[in-house]
Amino acid sequence: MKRAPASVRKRIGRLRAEIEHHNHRYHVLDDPEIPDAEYDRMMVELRALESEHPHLVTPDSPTQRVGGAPVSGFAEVRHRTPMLSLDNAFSREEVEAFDRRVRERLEADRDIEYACEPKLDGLAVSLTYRNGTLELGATRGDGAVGEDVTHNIRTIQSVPLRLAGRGWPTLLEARGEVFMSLAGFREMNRRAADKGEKVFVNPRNAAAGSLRQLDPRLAASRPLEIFFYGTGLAEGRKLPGRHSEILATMRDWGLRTSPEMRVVEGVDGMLGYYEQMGRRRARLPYQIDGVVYKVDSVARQRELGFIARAPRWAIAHKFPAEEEMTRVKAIEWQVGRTGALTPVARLEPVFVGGATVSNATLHNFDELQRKDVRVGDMVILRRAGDVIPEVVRVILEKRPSKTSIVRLPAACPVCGSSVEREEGEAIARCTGALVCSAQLKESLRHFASRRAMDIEGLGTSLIDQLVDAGLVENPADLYRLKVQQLEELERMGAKSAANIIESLGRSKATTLARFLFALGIRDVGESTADALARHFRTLEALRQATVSQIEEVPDIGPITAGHVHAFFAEKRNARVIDDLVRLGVHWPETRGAAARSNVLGGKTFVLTGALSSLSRDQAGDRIRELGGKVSGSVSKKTDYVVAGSEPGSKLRKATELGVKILGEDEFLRMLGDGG
Ligand code: D41
Repeated sequence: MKRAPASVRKRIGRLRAEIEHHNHRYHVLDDPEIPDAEYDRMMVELRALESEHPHLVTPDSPTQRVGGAPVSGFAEVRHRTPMLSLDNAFSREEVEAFDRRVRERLEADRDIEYACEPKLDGLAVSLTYRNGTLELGATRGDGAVGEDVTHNIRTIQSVPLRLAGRGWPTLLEARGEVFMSLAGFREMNRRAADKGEKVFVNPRNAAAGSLRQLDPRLAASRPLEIFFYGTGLAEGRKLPGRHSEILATMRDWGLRTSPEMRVVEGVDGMLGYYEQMGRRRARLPYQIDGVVYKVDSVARQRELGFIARAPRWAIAHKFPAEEEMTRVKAIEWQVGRTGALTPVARLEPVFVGGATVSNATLHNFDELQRKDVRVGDMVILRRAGDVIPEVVRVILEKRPSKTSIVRLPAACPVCGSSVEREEGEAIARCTGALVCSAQLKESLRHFASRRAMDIEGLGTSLIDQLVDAGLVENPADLYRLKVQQLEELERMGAKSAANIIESLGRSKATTLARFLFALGIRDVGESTADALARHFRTLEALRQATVSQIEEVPDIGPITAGHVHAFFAEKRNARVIDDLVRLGVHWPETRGAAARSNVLGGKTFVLTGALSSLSRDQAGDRIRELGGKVSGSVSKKTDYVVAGSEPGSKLRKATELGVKILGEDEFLRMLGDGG
């Protein structure tokens, strides 16, 4: 046996102390300090060191204990059959290795059937039903002994106090995961914050904290839910021979199981399920941190058995962590299209949510102050789905002795104009609207963007070059560019230059609504631009309108009306608009009768899935042309949901709310496009 050098002993000691500290924060205080991924890495390192130096393993090492340490206040209960733990896989290779081991042990020559379900990020529990009546609810604890939380379990609406149907075992341990929906979590934290009480850092800790709340009346006010994922002891009745069938049977007894469960074949099936759930993840109403695969045949599960405390027939395939920690190297100010100053944290690059991230927004100065983020701080960074990465909070425990506080600059970091912050506004702005190149670049990016003038190929770096070279000072200048000028720019071939000129030419044919949106008038988004176009019909009519006439447009308030009026009153804006029109930007005159353009009279549409005859953008344009509105989410105010092929969760929501659903043909008929 190798004798461990002192440095190894020291490292092991340090890791154990750190891990114990975090165990306490997590399991006892329900208030973790660091992201799970960081904790996992420490455990992996400790396990590796201990397996290299087995003589250093001690019974009190955190590796020798599974699950949470029972906390005082609750009675201990021994599970009738132990609650196993789940092995983790973090890559497709590990899933392939899992499947290989399963097939080798079973000497299977065909693909294995696996039941797949999302891995809920909650708290595992075991509920004992005797003769169909709930007798005991216990946390998993260390798998052998948990805590008696029956009083709190009984307050969960989706837990039946009596089993439904018939044929249930006389004694049943039903295993499941207690969790809190994201909506429930936000609502609970909002109320807690209003009352100045402690807020939880994530839904999982909120669920754990609620379940281990000593006062069941308090637990009852927390929105907990449950999905059952299997059984422990089942006496007096033979359960079906497949995991998927056991779940179906449990459902018949009134025990809620995941509606996302699917049975698949082999590795390809499992990986396909993983991909699909990965895409759906952001749209689920609760947090999941991976998927679980289980050999579906119970006979085969028995044959496979388990090692240590984990079954050989199941594995959790984890998603990349959405939260990681990293250090703030600098905080810089970005100047937006309207001059708004946004603090951006420059970070030590970190892999999070499936991508390497080195910048994160801090939204505005108020937010920066509220979170008290300083240069040098360790922070928790979150990147969920396609949402832009954000700094969640500072890890105060890791704040170095020297940090620097960032103040709101008095002058714009780009153009040096003064920075102003209106009374009661969170946003500070650079006042150099026309001299600030940052504002100009952002305005041009907006002008060229897909939903505005849709100038293909005119991206960020080209805009930077055009502005820095002094070739473009306003949007109209874009249409004055010559192929030769573009060719002289860096990384620009003759072919690309010609393409850009061509797409500039193509973009000149637009709609009045898109044109108004492209101008970047403050507070004028797509739907306001649309309302303005519909109301005034011609650019001239809008330009001559008074503030009170603009206020007559549906959904436009006095502030926006003021912004719109001021925009057109400004001489320099007027000149650019005249130039744009002179250079050939045009749109169809609003079609004939008013009745025609208002057939959808104010009705709200939500689009989901793909339509075969037009793109979503086109469908949206048509709806707005005909006087309808388009919204991104389904609510009671939605009039129609248009469902194409492979519709998403919006369709389910529509059914729930009883919103009228239109197929593609019906929708086209409504637009008067035949069908
Ligand atoms: O959704 C879950 N968190 C989940 C957890 C699940 N869907 N299935 C699970 N299956 C098991 C086995 C295979 C051991 C019966 C689990 C867990 N275990 C589990 N949860 C916490 C520790 C183990």
